[in-house]
Amino acid sequence: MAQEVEKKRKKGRTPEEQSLDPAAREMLIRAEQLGLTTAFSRADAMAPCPIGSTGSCCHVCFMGPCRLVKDGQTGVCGATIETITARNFARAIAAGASAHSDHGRDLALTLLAVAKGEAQGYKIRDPFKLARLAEELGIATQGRPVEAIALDVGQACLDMFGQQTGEVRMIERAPAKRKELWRKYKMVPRGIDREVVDVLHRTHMGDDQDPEHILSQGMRAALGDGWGGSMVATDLSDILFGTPSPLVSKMNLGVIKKDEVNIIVHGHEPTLSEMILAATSDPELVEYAKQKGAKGINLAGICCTSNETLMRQGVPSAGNFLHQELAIMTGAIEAMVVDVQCIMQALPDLAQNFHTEVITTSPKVKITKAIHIEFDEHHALDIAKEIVRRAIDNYPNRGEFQIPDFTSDVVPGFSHEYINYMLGGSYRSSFRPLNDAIMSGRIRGVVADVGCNNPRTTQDATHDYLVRELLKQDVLLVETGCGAIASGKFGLLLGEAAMEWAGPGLREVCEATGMPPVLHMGSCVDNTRILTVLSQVVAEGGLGDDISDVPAVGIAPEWMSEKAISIATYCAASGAYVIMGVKNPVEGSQEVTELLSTGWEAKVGGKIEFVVEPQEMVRRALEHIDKKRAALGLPAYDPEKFGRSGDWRMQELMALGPAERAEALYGQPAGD
Ligand code: XCC
Ligand code: SF4
Repeated sequence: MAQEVEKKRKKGRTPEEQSLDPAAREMLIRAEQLGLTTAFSRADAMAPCPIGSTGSCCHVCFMGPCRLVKDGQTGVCGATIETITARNFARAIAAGASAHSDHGRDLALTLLAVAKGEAQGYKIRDPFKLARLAEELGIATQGRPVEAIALDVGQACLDMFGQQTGEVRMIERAPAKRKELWRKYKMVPRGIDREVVDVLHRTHMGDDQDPEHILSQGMRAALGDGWGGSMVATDLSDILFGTPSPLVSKMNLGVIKKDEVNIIVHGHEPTLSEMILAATSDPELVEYAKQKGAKGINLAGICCTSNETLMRQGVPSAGNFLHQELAIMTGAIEAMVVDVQCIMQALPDLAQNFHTEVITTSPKVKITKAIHIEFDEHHALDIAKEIVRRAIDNYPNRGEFQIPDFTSDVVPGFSHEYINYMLGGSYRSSFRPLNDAIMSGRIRGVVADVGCNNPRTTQDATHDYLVRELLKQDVLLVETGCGAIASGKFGLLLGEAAMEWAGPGLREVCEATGMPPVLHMGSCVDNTRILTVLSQVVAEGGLGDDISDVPAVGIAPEWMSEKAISIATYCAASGAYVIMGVKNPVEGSQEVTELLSTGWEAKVGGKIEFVVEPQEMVRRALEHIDKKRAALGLPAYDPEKFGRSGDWRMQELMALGPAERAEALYGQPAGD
């Protein structure tokens, strides 16, 4: 057996090279033993297309596709490598922005249905946030019933998508200087959908053929995502399902239970998964599960659906992007329920080897061989119950299974509202303490470690390396998406991580506030929370008057999706320095590579650079942070200066169990 496995592996990587995560490694060995493929092995078996991966293949018309491989070569129409790489990049932005924004649109439609009393099982969980958003949107709140406000807010949000002229309202959250810059360059999104259509139009054969001009519209479409579609998604999710605050939960494949009906929710939207969660605690269904021989019903998540349910309800996470196949590989999943985005087509075929049912639910997503039970928010609870019942019925069909015994405790739930409250206290919610800590040098700067897993790299390895190295340098980490799950799996989303990894200054701040040094801020649409924090930090004063002044960096070290390109672009267009790992998708053109970095930096103060080596990512991030500190006239970072105060509070907290510690820190019991 071992020999056979060795032979099959031949050119492939070992499980240790494929993933840093011991749970993943165990499942990768099982995959080999069962003779099943995964994204890891398929990536090993298929090299990326050398032309497409550098952005040098144009297939926007059928005189081509044209593959530009030699210097000075053009397409049949005469398109240059600069135009082709820029067009490909802009189209990726458009697709990514569409995915995020459409998610926001669906939440606006759900809010409208809730306001009209037509959405079974839903209610408005955060009326305060609804009122704040209403005021921002110029909607009257005084003396009006919540439903009436929700109706107007839902409609105003929906209107931002179809708006044709003017400005998308939410850009008002950005610092004044930033808005002026966007206006100067005609980069303010006129409407969320309009800017996406504009990108698709101008990158059609025979339109915009100036790379700088194409990419400028790319930024505009991406801003419509970051300060539009995604921001709507975050705000409305909080209004409908609750604004997150810290809670205790668990991560990794070990959250799958051997003697319960296991249901995994995977994808991105909280709308159905929240109802499935409700259905799993339905006494009738729990009783039904017991009749079928199970001890109960266990819900866990994968990818950003997981982040949504984890942040708000503490539903444990079975893992990030590359765990979707590995979860099925355990043989212990009765149903994997998927909604939209990041769902591998390999799932239904893989599931045929076990008893697992893969259930698609979105009207937009069907997968051949998967079961389709279409979701409709008007009958959400009934549909959720039907799905849970199906999973229970499937429990007796479970065969041999193997669940890796790995979990780690996590404390997620850091919405921008909570961070504000945590730092300033209930009487004086404020970012002042954070600004002060950065200004004094206790915190050297902030890095957002975000984005996907990619089987072209070792799963989680770069996320993990960056986080540990940056913590040592007194850098505060904020995280979303699959990056946050990577940190969670390795115990970094805990106060303990400050003791073990944080530099002396950052550790002092964590001790004083009780916060972990790595803050899980949510799903990928919740990167907008980071934009909001940055804007509020600027408004607080002392760290410049624009986002581009703040000593902060965004890194997506293991990215793979078009959404990641849209996020990187709106962050850069908002003034941030963004580093992307894995591969430069515009490598075919040196000019376009420079346009995205030095070109954009000169124009909007933010830039995207593609860096593959983790050490180099850390070096550049720190260099940027120190450069921004110097520009603000702040003292140079000095690791010797802080951390001489006693660690008694931390030691006291460490002596408690995770649940008691959460209660002591956040004033709420675990899992509440
Ligand atoms: Fe998808 Fe959001 Fe990437 Fe993870 S991080 S692989 S996009 S789930 Ni957004
Ligand atoms: Fe080729 Fe030009 Fe058509 Fe692109 S647009 S496929 S470069 S002919």
